[in-house]
Formats: sequence, structure tokens, C-alpha cells
Amino acid sequence: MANVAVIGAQWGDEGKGKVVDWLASRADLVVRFQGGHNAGHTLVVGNVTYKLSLLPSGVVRGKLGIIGNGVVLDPDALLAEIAKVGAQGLSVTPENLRIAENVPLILPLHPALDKAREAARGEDKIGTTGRGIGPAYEDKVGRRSIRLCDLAEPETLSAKLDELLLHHNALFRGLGAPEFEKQPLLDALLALAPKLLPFAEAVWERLDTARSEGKRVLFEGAQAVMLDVDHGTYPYVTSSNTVAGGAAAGSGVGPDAVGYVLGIAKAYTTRVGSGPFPTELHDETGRLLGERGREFGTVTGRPRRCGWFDAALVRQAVKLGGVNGLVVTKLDVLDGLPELKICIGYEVDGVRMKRLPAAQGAQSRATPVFETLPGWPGSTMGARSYGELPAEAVKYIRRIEELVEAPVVLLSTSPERDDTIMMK
Ligand code: 2SA
Ligand code: MG
Repeated sequence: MANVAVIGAQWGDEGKGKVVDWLASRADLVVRFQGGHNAGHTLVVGNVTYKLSLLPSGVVRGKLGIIGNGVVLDPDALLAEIAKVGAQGLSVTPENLRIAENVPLILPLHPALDKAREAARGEDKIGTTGRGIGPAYEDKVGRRSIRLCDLAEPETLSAKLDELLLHHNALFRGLGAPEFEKQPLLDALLALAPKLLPFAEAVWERLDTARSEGKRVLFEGAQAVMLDVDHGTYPYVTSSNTVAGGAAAGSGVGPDAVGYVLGIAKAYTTRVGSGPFPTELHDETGRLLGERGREFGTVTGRPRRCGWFDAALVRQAVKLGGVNGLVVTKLDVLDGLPELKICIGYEVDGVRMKRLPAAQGAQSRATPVFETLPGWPGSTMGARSYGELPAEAVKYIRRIEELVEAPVVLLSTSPERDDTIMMK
């Protein structure tokens, strides 16, 4: 089996956690390559539910978890998550978790700036998770980040903090928000050093060695292609590259290290936060999807917006993300609906388009062009074989395959790991 990358093919929360967990049993290492604790992966293992944000899902299955350099790491959030899963009986130590020494850190000033900016945007807010993800990536690209390895060099750390605060305090002053003092930040980071540095290493080297030994690597994406900073619904995106191409740069391997890209899509569409969502439903059906699908953010608890499956959007994600095969999740949420709509393209200012336009205004004016399919009676919940599916459900999946131009290789019919149907 080739090394697999798992990525979201919509706007996140497609059920990647379950699929990654399913694949983790076949891998030796599981690598997070972008995002941070804005991600929320729910894993149901027997009667234990793990809600992971930063930890690679593989640690739940006894695999080596790796946090790559493409992630932005909040040290307090990491230690809190380690303590939380520790209380559930899962011990996370440098034995089963390694962190790229060059990973940029999220400091308390990052969520403060994130929230101050969102407040200043008012109605136009992005709807971020408020975790400081965007400001932390800005500092990385602006060459100001404090990185994990800096904790081992107090003098470097001190000088870098001066530079960082020069930049940030000017922003805080502009936003009328409280400024940050250096000494408490420096003290906190030096206190974190002995807790974090034992996890730090050149993970690119470990991955290189692992690959030469024939070990299998699973790359675990967070968020989704339509939230990609380059290819998503900008500016309503997260600040990292969520496409599979990000796996290489975000962990320090060549592009050939990713052999197969698995895209995950819900049988309908959801989105949290602001931004365009052509197939969004503001009616009873939308509420029904949210209720049945328990559509609330894992991290922030925010209700998710719900709508019909957007095949034009997923097709775009398939192409941009390099998706080789698709997993469709939460099919059971559609059980019993009399008819189902699938978006096959958009109309923008009277012009038919097969893809979502790039410009912000045009995206917000894009109205969906629908095709209607019959629903199915009865339940697909927990189905474990193709034969258990109603004919209309099979037809729905087959039509999705045609429209998104990728095969549906797996179908997930409940949060339980074993309620999964292999389609090919
Ligand atoms: P940010 O915080 O800067 O990354 O926010 C920017 C946009 O990215 C969206 N975003 C997400 N969308 C869905 N799921 C995410 N993770 C959590 C989850 C969400 C939660 O898995 O449930 O708990 O609310 C996630 N993370 C970021 C975000 O909504 C903004 O649109
Ligand atoms: Mg999620």
C-alpha cells in the first residue's frame, strides 16, 4: 500500500478522524502537516470518544504520531490535550509523539490578535476559531516566528521576542487592545522548554529513515480544500495549505512520498464560520440535516451551516487536492428524505459555470444549478456491505462519482469505525 494522505474535500468536518483512524491501523507513522488546534477530530473507539485537536489520530491506535513543521503549535493547548487524553487512559510521551523542531509556536498574543481582528471586522468577520492560527502563520511568513527549537536557546529567544513584540504591540495599539510585556512571555516559554523539547526532533530525518525502511506513513489533513489559503473561498479560509501538496512541504518529504490521496466528503455539505456557501439551506431540511448529523463544531461548539451536496465544489476540490479516491460519510443523515438535490454547477450574473469563480463578489453571487434525485426509504445507518444499501442510495453515490470525476472508494455509515463499506 502506498503512503496515503487524507484531506477534506469540502469545508471541513467531513469525518476525516474516523477515516484516518481506520487507515492508521495499516500505517506505522501518522503525520499532521498543517493547521493547529483549530482542527477537531472525533474518534469513537468502543465506548471511548476521543476529541483530538493537535494530536495526530494515530496515537490512539498505538502508532507514532508526528507533528510536522507545517503545523502551528500552541504549547499550552498541546499539554492540555495530552493531559485530557491521559485522563482517558492514553499516555502520550516522546515515545509515541515527535514534533518538528522547526514548528512555529502559537503564543498568547496570537489568539488575542485573532479575536481583536475579528471584533474589528464586525459583520465581515471570517468566523475563525479564535485560536490564533492566522496570526501565527503571518509571523511564520513574516520571518518572526518563535519556533520550538528556539526554546533551547534563551538568547535567541529573548532577541526574537523583542522583534515579535515590536511588530505585535504596534498592531494591538492600532486595535485599541492591551499590549504584551516581554518578561512574562519569556518566563512562560522558558518554563515550557523542559516539557516540550523532549518531543522535538528533525522529523524530516525520521520520515526519511522510516521510508527507507519501508514503513508506511499516513498524512492526516485538517480543515479542507475549500479552506485552503490559496485555493479556497478566500478570504474565508484558514491560513494554511490544506491540499495534499501541503503534506510534503509541511513535513519535510518530497512530493513522491504521498502515493495516494484520499478525499473525504459528507453526503451533504456543511460549513462553520462565514463565507460563500451556494447550496446552503435556510429551511426545515437544513435544520433537519444539522440535527440528524449533529452538526456542531468539535472545537468551538458552533452550529454548522448545512446544505445539499455540491458536486461542482467537490469536483474542484478533487482536482486541486489531487484526490485519487473519495470517501463519502454520513449517508445515513439523508435517510428518508423524499428527494435529494445535487449541485452540478453555478450561475453567476447569468453565466453558467462548472466551477466556483475566484473573486469574492462573484462567489457570493453564485447560485447553484441543481439536479434532483429520488431519496430512499428505510435506513442506511450502520450498513456494512454494498448489498445492504437501497438502490436509490447506490444511484446517489454513483452519480456523485460521475460528477466529481473521482471514484467513491469507501462509504461511512456511522461514526463507528467498522460501519464502513469498501466500494471498490
Ligand atoms: P481559523 O481559526 O483561522 O483556521 O479559521 C478560518 C476559517 O477556517 C474554518 N475552520 C474550520 N472549519 C471547520 N472545522 C474546523 N475545525 C473545528 C472542527 C471547528 C470548530 O473540526 O469541528 O470546532 O468550530 C475548522 N477550523 C477552521 C473557520 O470556521 C473559518 O471559516
Ligand atoms: Mg472537524
